[in-house]
Amino acid sequence: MFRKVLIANRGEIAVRVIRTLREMGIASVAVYSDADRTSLHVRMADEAEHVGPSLSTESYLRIDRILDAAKKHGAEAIHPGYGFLSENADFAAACQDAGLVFIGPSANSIRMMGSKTAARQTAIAAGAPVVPGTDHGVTFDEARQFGRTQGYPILLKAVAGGGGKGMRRVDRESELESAFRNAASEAGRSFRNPDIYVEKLVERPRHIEIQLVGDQHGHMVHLGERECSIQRRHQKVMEECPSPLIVLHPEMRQEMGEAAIRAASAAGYYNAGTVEFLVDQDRRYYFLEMNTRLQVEHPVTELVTGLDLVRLQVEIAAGGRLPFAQEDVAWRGSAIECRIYAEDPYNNFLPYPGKLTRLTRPLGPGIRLDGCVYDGWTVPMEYDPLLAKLAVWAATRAEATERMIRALREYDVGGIRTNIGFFRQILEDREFRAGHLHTGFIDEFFQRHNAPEAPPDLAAVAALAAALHSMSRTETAWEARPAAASRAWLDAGRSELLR
Ligand code: MV4
Repeated sequence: MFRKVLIANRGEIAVRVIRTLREMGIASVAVYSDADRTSLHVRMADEAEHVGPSLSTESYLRIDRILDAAKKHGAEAIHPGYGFLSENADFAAACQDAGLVFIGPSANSIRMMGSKTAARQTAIAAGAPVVPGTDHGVTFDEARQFGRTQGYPILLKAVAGGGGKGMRRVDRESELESAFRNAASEAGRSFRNPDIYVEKLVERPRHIEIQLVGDQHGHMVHLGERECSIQRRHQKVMEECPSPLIVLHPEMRQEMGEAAIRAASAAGYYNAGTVEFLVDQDRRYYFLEMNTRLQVEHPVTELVTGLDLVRLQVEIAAGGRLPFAQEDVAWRGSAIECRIYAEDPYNNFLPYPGKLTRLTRPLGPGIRLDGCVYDGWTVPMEYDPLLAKLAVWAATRAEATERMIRALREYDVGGIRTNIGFFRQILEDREFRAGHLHTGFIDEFFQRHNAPEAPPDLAAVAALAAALHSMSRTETAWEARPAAASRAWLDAGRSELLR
């Protein structure tokens, strides 16, 4: 087993990984940027190394600096967390070249799943169902031909995509030309690859994903599903295990689990990974893409299966065998996770970083809190403002819902705005309680509740949108953005921008 591991990440996930390393008797090395000098992951690690200024491209995304830090501190392996370099095949390869173990899949598997069309081809070859679509990038004429043969609505997607960037819904042929141009240009800007492919649009789908874990000796199991349909702007905010749909149709877990294993195995996959599916109104499921990393929402799987996914990742990376078989995996009770953000849900989810002046955490039966904040800490504006993930476990979904409401009432954060109150409203919602979830849930929720007391301040939203222009809030952390955008944020002044 490794004696020392470097964590190439920050925030709650760095803290999460450090905790398991400590339980395993493995020393931890943190890396940090200027903005993170006082952050919790730096305090908690056994050792820490400064890797650059606040801008991610100059610190957490600098492969050379991360590898230098690992060598300097004598780390044998690197845990990439999620976001940043976690799905960067070049980083995985560079670790190996430097004699370090990348705690994740092979560079090849990452590359294969990074192209959404290559992933589709892999899934098809493995016999996993996919939405009708093209298996390669298309020209405008080919897209038009697809629309004519398959019918509208269709969805244009970026080959190098993910996170909804470069994605356009097209309802009729007359809209195709401008949508195609816009999608290609957005994909080019976001991924330096303008290639677009086409799928039939699935209306009001659920997003259900399967957690996989496989070792380097050819053994792979699935750990069941997570229901992640409650999203806004392609960012998950609430996840649960089991899926309320799969509670009603338990045979779906095994079917989707086996399809996920086949698709991942076809890519020579090992370590932890997640296969995303869309599930339509008729309960047909379709392979969407594979995430080749540990995911933000992994705690709900851990609560229901009793496993430690980070421990499994480390053991597998060290060459160990999976310590259990598929028939040993059991799912018990129900878990829900809420992503607690420094943001204002009633003003278009505008980020609200700042200094925490007061902090009381929820405690007691069935509570798990994965956070990175402490009283007096200033939430940096440079990164994704995820403060903590609050997860609860209970015997049933109804009890987990009541427990989450209780935990959110105990949670008291002062000095910044958070989405804690917003979650309480969702948990009281009739449709949520009925388990009627789909990816348009939050939009419909706002319509049902007419929720924003005051209409969003459009001038403020526009100013912030300009400031955050090249900032992305995918799974992960914010991508780097030009220093000018940071200055625009500061110049605008938060008090004016965010009433
Ligand atoms: C879809 C879809 C409907 N039909 N594909 C969104 C992000 C990207 N990874 C794939 N996404 C979707 N692909 C077809 N053919 C709807 C979505 C989608 C979505 C998927 C998962 C979770 C939330 C979503 C929100 C809007 C759209």
